[in-house]
Amino acid sequence: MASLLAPYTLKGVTLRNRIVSSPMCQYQARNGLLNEWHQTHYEVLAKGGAGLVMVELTAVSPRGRITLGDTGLWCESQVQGFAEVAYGIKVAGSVPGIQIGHAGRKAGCSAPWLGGAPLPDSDPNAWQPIAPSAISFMAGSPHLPSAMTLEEIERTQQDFAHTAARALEAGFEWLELHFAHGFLCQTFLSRQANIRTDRYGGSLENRARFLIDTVLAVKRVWPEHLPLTVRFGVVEFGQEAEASFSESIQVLGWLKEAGVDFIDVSLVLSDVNEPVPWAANFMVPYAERVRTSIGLPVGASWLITDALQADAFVRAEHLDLVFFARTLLSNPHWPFQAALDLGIVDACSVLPIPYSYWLENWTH
Ligand code: 8CM
Repeated sequence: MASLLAPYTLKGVTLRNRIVSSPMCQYQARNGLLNEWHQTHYEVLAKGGAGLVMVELTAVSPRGRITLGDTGLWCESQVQGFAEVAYGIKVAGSVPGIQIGHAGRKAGCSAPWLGGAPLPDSDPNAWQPIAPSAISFMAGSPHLPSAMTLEEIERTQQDFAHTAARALEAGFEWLELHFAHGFLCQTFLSRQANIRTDRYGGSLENRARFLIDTVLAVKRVWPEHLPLTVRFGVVEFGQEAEASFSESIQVLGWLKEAGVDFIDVSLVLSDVNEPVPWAANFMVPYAERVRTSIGLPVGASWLITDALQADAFVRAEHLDLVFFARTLLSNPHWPFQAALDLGIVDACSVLPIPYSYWLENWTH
């Protein structure tokens, strides 16, 4: 029977449990390159017992970075650092995953702890973001992205494919494309952010084309035996929440046909003023509806912090995997705590042997 601490297999990959360390930007890279910070950060999460450790949103091109500190895999010289991190995750017993994406009109900002605002034009490091249309993510902002040409659209899809190929070369076994949170792919779907009049704008089919073409381009390089997944913003809260969810279901059906294996169900966040009803576990009912309507396995995150509830969501088949971010940041060994909370007899076995051996007598 499925449970939070039971193994999970998707295609050729088996996770030791259903706890996922969600992709969390560290903003500590330089020129996209990983360093000691990332190496220890991801190893600690893997040693803590998570089944899948996702490396943070990694840019497919320099202009696709949220900040100058984003990780990137847009050239061969960046592969080695990722290979070391992927290996460190794997030897600790987790499956190494990676989220790749392009920040679109949300690119070129300072780190959140420095305000998160667009870098001023006077900053020598500032760059102009690209987006489906020249519309800012903050109404009235002078920080406008340039509208992508058809050539830029095609090149960006290729950037996704090349980055996926490098992620594979680095040893990652689970790939997530970022189709949420108001970043480039999500804005193509948005009627407000995308006012194009060519084949990438207008009807839902046209607005979804960029996402589908991107999946097809990635599929040409990502092997069939490894999961190809998306983080998808399924609902835009506000007056049109249900309408946005219905559109998402249609697009997710097309993405399934294009070859997506799993959906990490998340938020739209195209507009900074979206009235998100933050509450414990609030995305789970949406994830369950996606699972039932689309017939693909799903995961969700956002304010899921309680082991018993997370376990109940898996047992009820509302979620296949549970993504944790701040819960694992505050305690990377939380999977062990979850096993204790769930009354699992050999709770220590969640951890690698050099830890579990010494902790063995903890529970009795
Ligand atoms: C970073 C900043 C903002 C976001 C993000 C990330 C990283 C991963 C993700 O979403 O899924 O919305």
